[in-house]
This record gives sequence, structure tokens and C-alpha cells, in this order.
Amino acid sequence: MSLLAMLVLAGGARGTVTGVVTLSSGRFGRSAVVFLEGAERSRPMAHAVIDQRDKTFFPHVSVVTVGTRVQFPNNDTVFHNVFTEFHSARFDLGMYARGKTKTEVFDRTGLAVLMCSIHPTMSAYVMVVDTPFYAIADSRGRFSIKDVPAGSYELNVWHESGEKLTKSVSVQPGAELEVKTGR
Ligand SMILES: [Cu+2]
Repeated sequence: MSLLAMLVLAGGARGTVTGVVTLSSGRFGRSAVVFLEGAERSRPMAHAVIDQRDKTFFPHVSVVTVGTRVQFPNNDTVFHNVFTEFHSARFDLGMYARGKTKTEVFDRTGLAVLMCSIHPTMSAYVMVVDTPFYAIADSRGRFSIKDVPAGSYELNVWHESGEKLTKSVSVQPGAELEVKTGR
């Protein structure tokens, strides 16, 4: 995976971190998760939903802040059974029918891989972070994280292919930073 990140500061001591994630295959890092870990911690989100429709989870990749209660509505015509391994603790929402919603609180940081025991092609990823500064890359691997205060951060990138990287970055007022890492 390679990463080209540009830091552009606009006004005050805050800026926008933008960049492009490219996988080692040369493909764009579509839906890669990018987040900056620094001094500022996050609060639980008021609302997060992972829907089930057409035997698919929507969205396929989510970022939620630690402590967030995620809703898993079944809006499909068939039963689903959502389960995951998260910090060695398996949670299993059981089988439930259309129109029902189950919820789960993600109280630790890390990656949860969601599956459905009935439909093996179903999968989704939830990255639980403790920072307000995160983004999901678009189909061309592009991302943008706005309103980042000046300071030191660990820039983390994760892609569902398994490729990931961590890089220290320093956000300085007025500075323009270019980060590029090899495979
Ligand atoms: Cu299913």
C-alpha cells in the first residue's frame, strides 16, 4: 500500500488532510479507512446504522467512535444472523426477521468483521476509533479529513484487503506536508 497525503492548512491552527490510498497491486484503495490518532479523543456517535438489504450489509465499511451503539435493522425479505469476532469476544445477534432491529455497543477500539451465518457472501467492516478525525476513501482511494488541529498524529490506514500502514505526521500551521510510503 502506498499513500500520498497532502496537508493543507487554511486559516487558524486547523487544516485539512487529504490524500490518495493506493494498494500494492496498483489499484485504488477503495473504501480504505483513514484516521488520525492524537491528543483529542472522540465521543460516542448519536446514531450509527448498518442496514441489511438484498442480502448485503450497507454500508460495507463503517467508522464509528468508541462507545457508539450501532443499529442493525433487517430491511430484507429474508432472515439474517449477524455475528462478529471482536477482541476475541464473539457477539451474535441471533436470527431475526424483516422489520426487526438489534443493537450492539462497540466499547473498545479496533476492527470488527461482520458476517451472516446464513449468507456466506455477506460481510461488512466496522472500524472503531477513539478520534474525531477519520475518513473513508472514495472509489479512487481519495480521502479528506477536515478541521484537524495542529499537532502530532499517528496516521492510520486500513483496507479490507488486509493492507494497512501507520505513519507519524506532524500538522503544523502554515505547513504543507507530503507523505508517501512504499509497499
Ligand atoms: Cu444474511
